[in-house]
Amino acid sequence: MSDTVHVLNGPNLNLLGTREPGIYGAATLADVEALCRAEGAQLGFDIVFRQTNSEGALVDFIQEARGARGIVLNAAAYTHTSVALRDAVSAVGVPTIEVHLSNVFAREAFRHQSFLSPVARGVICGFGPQSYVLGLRAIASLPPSS
Ligand code: CA2
Repeated sequence: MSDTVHVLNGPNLNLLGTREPGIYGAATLADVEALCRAEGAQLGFDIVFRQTNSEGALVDFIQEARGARGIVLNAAAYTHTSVALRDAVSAVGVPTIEVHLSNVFAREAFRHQSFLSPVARGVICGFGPQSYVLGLRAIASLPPSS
């Protein structure tokens, strides 16, 4: 079984730590990547960490994760809008943990809907960058190919 886990990030997450620290905290995306690499090393995972502002590129990233041990996916705003991402997660056959920095259920109603949750293996939100760490641990806890 592959030990590679893809950590995929959607639109505007490249701005982390530079705007809206009240909602998203002070950590930058580079800080989140470092956290994921440190946790990945503990868990024996090779981490592929990517970000894009483009929906189609995110579809490509998900498809490129075929055969991986898992995907930790923060699709950001596309979570709430994208049938294409849902279809990609469903098609790739890799256990996918949907993660969010913020507690989306404590925010606007439009953030309560996710096109991804029904096809994700699980969902973690509200723990800031630790949501990603918990996502990696969730993948480590899964039996092979579940
Ligand atoms: O809480 C999360 O992780 C979100 O996925 C973040 C998305 C939001 O649309 C989701 O509802 C919840 C937004 C990411 C944008 O990140 C920014 C970071 C700094 C400044 C502005 C936006």
